[in-house]
Amino acid sequence: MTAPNDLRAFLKAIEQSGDLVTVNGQVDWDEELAGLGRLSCERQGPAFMFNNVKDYGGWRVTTNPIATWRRMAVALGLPADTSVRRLYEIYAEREQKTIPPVVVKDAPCKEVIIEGDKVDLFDLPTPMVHEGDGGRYLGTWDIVVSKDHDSDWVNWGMYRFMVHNEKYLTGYPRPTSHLGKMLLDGYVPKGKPMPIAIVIGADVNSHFAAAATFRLNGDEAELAGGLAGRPVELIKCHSNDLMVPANAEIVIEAEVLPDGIAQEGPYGEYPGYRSGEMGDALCCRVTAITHRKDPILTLDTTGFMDSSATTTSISGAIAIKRRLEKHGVPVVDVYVPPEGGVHLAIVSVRRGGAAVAKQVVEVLTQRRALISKVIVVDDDCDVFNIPAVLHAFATKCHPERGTHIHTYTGRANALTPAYSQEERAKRLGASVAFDVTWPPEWPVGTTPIRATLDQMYSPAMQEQVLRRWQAMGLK
Ligand SMILES: Cc1cc2nc3c(=O)[nH]c(=O)nc-3n(C[C@H](O)[C@H](O)[C@H](O)COP(=O)(O)O)c2cc1C
Ligand SMILES: [Mn+2]
Repeated sequence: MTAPNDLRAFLKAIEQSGDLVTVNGQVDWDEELAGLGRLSCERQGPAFMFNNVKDYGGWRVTTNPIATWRRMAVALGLPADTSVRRLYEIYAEREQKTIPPVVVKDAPCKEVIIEGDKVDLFDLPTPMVHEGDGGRYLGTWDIVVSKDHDSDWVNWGMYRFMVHNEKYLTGYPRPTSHLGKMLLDGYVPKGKPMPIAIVIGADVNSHFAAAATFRLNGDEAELAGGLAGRPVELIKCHSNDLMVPANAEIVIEAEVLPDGIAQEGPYGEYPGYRSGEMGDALCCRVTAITHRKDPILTLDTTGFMDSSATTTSISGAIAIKRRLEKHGVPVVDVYVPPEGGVHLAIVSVRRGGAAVAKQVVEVLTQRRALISKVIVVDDDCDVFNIPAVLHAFATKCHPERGTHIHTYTGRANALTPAYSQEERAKRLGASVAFDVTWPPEWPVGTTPIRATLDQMYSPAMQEQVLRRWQAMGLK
């Protein structure tokens, strides 16, 4: 199997694996469509293809392309039932084998070109995602392309935008995001507008790369190529010099104003809550919209078990593992469970104890502190096996000696629901490591033995039990 080479090929592939439902009956862009996508995330249901969106004949909308492990497996060209552990391994391998993009001259994303006075964002079937959102959100599953002011570094990130009026969008790339950094360090001090391209409906691996936790100065187009196992084709924008995936359904070309601010939010966020208020955000003017005929708009119905639950789970966990290795932590596996809203990481280590747990939480909060809880387990606990992790946590973590809290100022995650509005404003926060390992200093022979077949019985008895088990036809 190979990775599908555009969104339409991917939709066919997930239809075949039973992970897409096509809806031909009319659906309202105002909450109803996203509500269905939301419920599907919560029930680990299918992606939807809405062929008939109220007020928007000729447009189609699809929700949460890779918000489940099954759909992520198909995106990577693997069988839908590939295990999460295997998906992690494959991501880690392919991330190391990046493939540079190629440039093409002609592409379907230019079939329709709208520019100047003709631009009207309300021509797009932008959904009202949640009740209580500040407006209609575009590009909740996008690729935002931008170029550094002073170097050749081109960044892809996934950042949401709210429709402000016919020609303006407001956006929320966090100040710590790469786009935020490019804007604040490069363009704002010089008073220059920053060109961007908001790409919608490209091949899923390109979106996966944009959403991925990836190194500063890294080229996500190369990462996307590595994930798909083939180069991404890029084409130049119509109204600026940025390069975008040629297979995109829709490209919104814009410039971020260096001195303009507009209101944005609130929005139902990835941790699974709406908890902020409308606030100042960057503002951009749309210079052109290009799209395919019969275009498909994609979106993430953000909240519990959304698309970040898979994309950030996998890329974030691999990034955490690499950082811990770099700092000499005897790490074996890292899992960021989708149910944890990217706030929880489970780390297994070859040798545990208080010093290791403390080091883990310090390393993970040095720069950006997205994770606020880390469970550190011994390596006989499978980090992907949540019942096993819960059992270990409940029994092995000393309520007092096993809790290592690390506080910081200026880099806390402003979207952590547990923080007060004041803590958010000051970026004041804390992370905790729960030490769920046996203290290495306990005398040999005093460490409790787990009462499971694999630990409390001799290898010979285990084998005998397993033989009898199989002979009874049990699985
Ligand atoms: C569906 C989805 C929506 C996202 N929306 C935003 C957003 O609005 N602002 C933001 O800063 N990060 C957002 N993220 C997270 C970033 O895409 C992620 O941190 C990515 O690594 C950013 O790229 P960067 O490291 O180049 O900044 C979103 C992620 C996903 C999966
Ligand atoms: Mn980046």
